[in-house]
Amino acid sequence: MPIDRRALLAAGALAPLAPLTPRAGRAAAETPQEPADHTLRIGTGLVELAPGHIVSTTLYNGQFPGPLLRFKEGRRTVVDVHNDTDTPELVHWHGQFVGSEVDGAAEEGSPFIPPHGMRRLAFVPKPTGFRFYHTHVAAGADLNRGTYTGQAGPAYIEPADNPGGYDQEIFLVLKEFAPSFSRGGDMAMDALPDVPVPELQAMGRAADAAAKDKAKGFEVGYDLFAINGKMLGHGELIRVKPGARLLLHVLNASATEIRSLALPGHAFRVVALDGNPVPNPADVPVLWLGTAERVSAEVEMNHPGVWVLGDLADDDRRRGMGIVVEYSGRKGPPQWVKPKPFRWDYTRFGAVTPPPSQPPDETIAMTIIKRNAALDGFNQWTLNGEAFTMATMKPAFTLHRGRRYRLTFRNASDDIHPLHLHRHSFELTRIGGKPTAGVIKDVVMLGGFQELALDFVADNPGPTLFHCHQQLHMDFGFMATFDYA
Ligand SMILES: [Cu+2]
Repeated sequence: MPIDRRALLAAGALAPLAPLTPRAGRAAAETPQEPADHTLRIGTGLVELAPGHIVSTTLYNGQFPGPLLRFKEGRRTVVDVHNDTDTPELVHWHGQFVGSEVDGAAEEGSPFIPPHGMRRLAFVPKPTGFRFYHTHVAAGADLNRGTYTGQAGPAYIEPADNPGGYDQEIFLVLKEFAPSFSRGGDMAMDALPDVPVPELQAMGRAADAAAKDKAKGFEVGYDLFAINGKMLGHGELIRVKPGARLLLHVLNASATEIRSLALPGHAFRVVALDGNPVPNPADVPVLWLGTAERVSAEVEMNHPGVWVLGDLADDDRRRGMGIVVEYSGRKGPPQWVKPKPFRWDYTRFGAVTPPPSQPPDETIAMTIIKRNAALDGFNQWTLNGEAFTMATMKPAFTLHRGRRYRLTFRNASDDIHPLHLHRHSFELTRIGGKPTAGVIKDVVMLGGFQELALDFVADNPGPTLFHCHQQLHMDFGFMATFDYA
């Protein structure tokens, strides 16, 4: 059944929609009596980050993070989403291979959940692993919209067979609160290997020189920081026994920021990125996560004490970005030890000897340029010279089902961009000048003045959105659509 974007929008958001997945029961989805497997209510509520630090924001089910949704691989699920706010909303099933009509992106034709209305979603969760869900509305200059709110929650798709070689499985959602605009940002420039391409630096300088407004555009900063909605020292402790094996599922639910985590005296064995097992699980002292990235890491608890599992940025950690880890029998104030600088290199987790890269059927190149403060004081972002708008729905690219595509990116800006492709996963093939293979993701950080290549197979027909996951970047031009021929 072909789905037409305009027809979908015209049909109204209240109509229950069956997924396109052929094996899913369409009739069942249209039976209102069928109980939902999960219910999400979008509404304004309070989050007590710490005594004296209570914020009002939009939440799922009145809590932050939203409830952990556990799905079963291959088993169709029904989710009722109620919108108790005065504005249209969208729930995006980040990292899942769902149909465009339930994916939760207006640019793909997903209907909005109307104010004070509801929408029933039905889909077959896949692929297995750590996913998440979040709002996908544009925020623009409104810091009470989009991912600046508390609309984010973890999702886990259980494999049919889960060996579970760990003692405790812990989900950690990193998130800032109380956003405000400022001139100039404080992006973590030490997150990625520093291998700028001189030609891209020259392009960046030329773009700066051509800008009418010589000032840089607005950036967003935050007053309060939290893990699982609690500032450091105010949430539940992670209580462990010596010798225990923890499996941490870490989600960076920030609207705009790159986050880091370290646990003094312990190593993280990274086993999965964005929920997908990596070919080469490797030990690292620090985790770095771009906006919307996930890391699953095992930690062997072999260094008894009371520790801060926290962000490397001192200001952010002091204002809440951390959680206390306490060994049994140990007491006292939690200790923090600043780790040595450590840069995040995705190729570390790739196949040790990358196989010769399978040539793609087609390559699509994108060059990213920033126009300083070009849109009412906000930076405008262009892909191949074009900034995306809903009016033009461009840049747009056409995919042919079954073909393997390579996207090559050239970043002529100093910002790091967490690039995100909807409804498909991709394989990193080249990053920071290094070839790699086997790392499967749905978000990847592209370094300032750097290049990156990723491959994906066009195997999920329907309008598909690509964008930078930094909310300011996506709202001000950094988006493109792919559609199937
Ligand atoms: Cu970006």
